[in-house]
Amino acid sequence: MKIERKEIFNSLKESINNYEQIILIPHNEIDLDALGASLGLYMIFSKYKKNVIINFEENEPEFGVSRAMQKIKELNLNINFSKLIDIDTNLKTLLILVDHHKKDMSQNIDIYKYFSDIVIIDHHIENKKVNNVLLKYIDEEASSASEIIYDFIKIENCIVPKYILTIMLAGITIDTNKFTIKTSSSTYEVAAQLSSDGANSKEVQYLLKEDLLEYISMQKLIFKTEIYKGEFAITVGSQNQIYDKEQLAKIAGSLLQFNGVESAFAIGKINTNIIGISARSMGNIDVEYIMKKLNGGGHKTDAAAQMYNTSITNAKKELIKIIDKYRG
Ligand SMILES: [Mn+2]
Repeated sequence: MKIERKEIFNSLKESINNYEQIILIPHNEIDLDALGASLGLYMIFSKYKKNVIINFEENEPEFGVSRAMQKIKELNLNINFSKLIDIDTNLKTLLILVDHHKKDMSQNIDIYKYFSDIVIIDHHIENKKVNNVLLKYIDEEASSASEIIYDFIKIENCIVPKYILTIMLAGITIDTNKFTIKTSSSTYEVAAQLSSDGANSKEVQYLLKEDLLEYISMQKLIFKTEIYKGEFAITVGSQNQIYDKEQLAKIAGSLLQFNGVESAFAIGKINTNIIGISARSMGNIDVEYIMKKLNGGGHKTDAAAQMYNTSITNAKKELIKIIDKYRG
């Protein structure tokens, strides 16, 4: 475990003293990592005689989250999931952003009209520095928010229901693309401990089941991939299909598994007039540099860009121009 985590957790515990209510906020389009990490924190704080809430606004979350929510109900785990309209805004409240650090990615951005004391716990790359928060812990090396929160659970010696441990293990599995990316020795350690504490790997497999049609549409893009200059995998979506950014990211990520591929780019419409490009790299090619040339950004191994009012074919041409310059 990282030493800093103990200090962070202690200051977090100190800061909750001043509040009557703690609201855990997963990011919008909630996934199993945001859910698992929020639930882990919920279990920790529920001992402290505070009003603890997970802000949850979504009516149709993705399959794994829906299944997890259903099971939580069946198991009577008594978790307070609430929409903002049902939250008491007169209590002295601390907001904890989980698995994200930008307010506009929260479940309900109106929550910031009522409360202003904020803590952030995240593992995503911080592009724009977030200031004016009580406490911020962004560990960009951590595989997932669940990996961080599991350490907090251990420090606190908190007993967590097995099903919640299962959701946390599913969160780690998803964020690491099944332990292929962002996986460090501590990721494996946490996964091993979660499983010896009772996380159920069969249930993880259920939570991770994919939608067949979505899988087919992703495979279509993988099928169309071209390898440019021997190491740049590029794939282009169809003109009349809209993809989610997450889908493009997933496709780019999975292209890295193939021989010779050092970087991968998935291009597709994410809106009627916006083209998204998601870029991933093994580390030898700086995709942040390449995406920046298209007014995007990110990280050396993980970046993206958006292009407005252009065609997919043009977007690809632009990308190739930049790759040609990059390779010289
Ligand atoms: Mn995450």
